[in-house]
Order: sequence, then structure tokens, then C-alpha cells
Amino acid sequence: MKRVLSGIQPSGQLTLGNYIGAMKHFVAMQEEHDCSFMIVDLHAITVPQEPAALREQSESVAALFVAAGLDPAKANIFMQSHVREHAELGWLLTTMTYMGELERMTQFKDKSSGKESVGAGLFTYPSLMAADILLYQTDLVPVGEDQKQHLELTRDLAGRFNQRYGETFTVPQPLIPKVGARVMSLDDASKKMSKSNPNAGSYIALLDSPDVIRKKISRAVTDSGREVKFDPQNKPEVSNLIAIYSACSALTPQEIEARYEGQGYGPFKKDLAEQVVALLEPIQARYQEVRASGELRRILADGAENARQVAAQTVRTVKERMGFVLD
Ligand code: AQP
Repeated sequence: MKRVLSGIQPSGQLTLGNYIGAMKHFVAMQEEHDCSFMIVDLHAITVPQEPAALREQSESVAALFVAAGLDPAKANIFMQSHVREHAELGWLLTTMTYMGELERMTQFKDKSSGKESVGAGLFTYPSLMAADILLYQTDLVPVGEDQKQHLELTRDLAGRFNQRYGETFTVPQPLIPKVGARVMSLDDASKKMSKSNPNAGSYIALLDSPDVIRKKISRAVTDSGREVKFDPQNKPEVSNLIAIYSACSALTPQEIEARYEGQGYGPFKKDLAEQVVALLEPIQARYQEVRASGELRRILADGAENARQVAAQTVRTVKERMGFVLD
């Protein structure tokens, strides 16, 4: 059994990109691996969050984990901030991370560009992410394509620590899906679909109502042609919609092309909307049940308790190897 760990930031409403690129795979992996999935609230505050919204979004992500099919009997679900060792190992690894490495991170460049005041936490985010993963001796990290660079830094930090202080950390492998690793914005296919995009029309939220989903897909940018063709280079907008369709159905991009040959974009978009609605309706219904049941509190308490047992041991070993006087 491999150890699997991943997380999602409660920095807005979860999108179809988060689901297709990450959550869907979390659910599949719980069947055969030792899985932990976190709501990474300490990461969310690397950009300003309104307290009431952060609290609501954190609970919403936890409920969506369960609603999407994560089973607390099979996977450990917890809030990152409930396990203090994340912050502690995060600091220890920050001291071993080079400025040049952090400066190269494209997520930092994207999120800081054009902003006047940028929090230092946004810059050191990858060191905390490395701590999240290394705390649990993780083998596999299911993530979307956008997190690949952070995973590479995590691997470098694990290797650096092991070399300097002796074999301590498992060097993790990223697990990036073949289809849907990078779901793009509905209004601009050069940008990834993102929950913090101020334009709600750019993403499909997992909790959007069927009518909102239909409207957003009918307004999604396409091109001036009329051929439903999977060609990311020359038809990025239509290819993105085909990739979403493929991820929501059992059809390959080629089968989707064949189905809509000669029909233009209208019928394709209409059916795509129904595919997305059908995917999300049961998740939304289960979400309402989970929120109403009050079961989240217990799930998160148990999850944090399980996580702490492993995390505390790792931090103790790390501190001992680094030369701290242990308490
Ligand atoms: N557009 C996407 N396509 C495929 N996968 C995606 N992921 C995010 N966006 C897409 C994957 O979802 C997981 C959780 O991401 P995160 O919440 O940690 O932060 P993120 O990657 O920065 O995602 P967002 O939605 O863009 O959040 P904000 O707007 O807050 O920055 C990760 O596995 C990610 O790869």
C-alpha cells in the first residue's frame, strides 16, 4: 500500500478544475492506498481571506470531499491547521529552501504580478507544501499539472535534507492525470480555471445550480469556426471544452469529435452542459446532507488525531537530526 496525500485550498468555491484535476482521483485512490486528504487552510491565507468566508469555505471543502465520494473509513480527512506540525516543519524546511528556487515558481509569479503588497507567505508557500507532503512519508501526490513545479521542489528538499542529515524523508512522486490535468478558464483558454478568479463566468463551481452551469457553458468562449475538433494548439477553447466533456463522460476526445461532426458548437455545448449537470447533481445533493448532518466535526477531529500521530513522530526525528534539544 502506497501512502498518498494531497490537499485543496479553501480559497474560494471549488471548481470543476479542482474536481477533474484532483478530487476525482482522490476518490479513486482511496480504494487501494493509504490516503490522506487535507483542507489546506494555512495555504489559503497566503492571499488575504475574509475570516467568515475562510471558515465557510473550509467547511464547504471538507463537505465536498465527502460529497464527492471520499469515505472517512478509507481516507483520512483533516484540516491542515489542526495539525501544528505542518507549520513547524514548514519553518524548518523554509530555512533550507533557496531564494532562487522560490523565485522561479510560476505560481508565485502569477499570483504576485501587478500586486503592490505581496505577503511573504505567498513566496514561501512551496516550503510549507513540501512539509505537508514530507510529514507523512508520502509516496504519491495526486495533483493537477499546475502543482508539478512545487512537487519538484518538494523532491529536491527531501533529497537535500536526506543528504545533509541522513535518510529521513521518502522522496514523493507526483501523479498527474493524462486528461484534465489542466482545465482552462471558460473565458480565456490561456489561463487555468481557478477558484479565485474574480470573474465567476470563468469557472464552473461544484455548487453552481444547473441553470448557472448551462448559462456559463453557453457563454464559454469558442472560436469563429464551427468544427468540434480536439486540437489544443489551434483550437484551445474548443479543445478545453472537449477535455471537460471527456472527463465528465466515458467518451474519448475522438469519440466526441465524431459525435458532433458537421453540427457546429450549439448541440455540443448543450450536451456538455447536461454532462456537467449530471456529474454534479448527486454531489450537490450529498453535500446538502453532509452539511445538515453535523458529521463533519467528528470526521475532522478523527482525521486530525490520526494525522498528528505520524506528524509528531516525523517532526521529532527531523529536529533530532538537525541538532535541536528535544523536550
Ligand atoms: N484548472 C485546473 N485543472 C486541473 N487541476 C486543477 N487544480 C486546480 N486548478 C486546476 C488542482 O486542484 C488541486 C487543488 O488546488 P489548490 O486549491 O491547492 O490550488 P490551486 O492549484 O492554486 O487551485 P485554484 O483553483 O487555482 O486555487 P486558487 O485560485 O486559490 O489559486 C491541485 O491538485 C491543483 O493542481
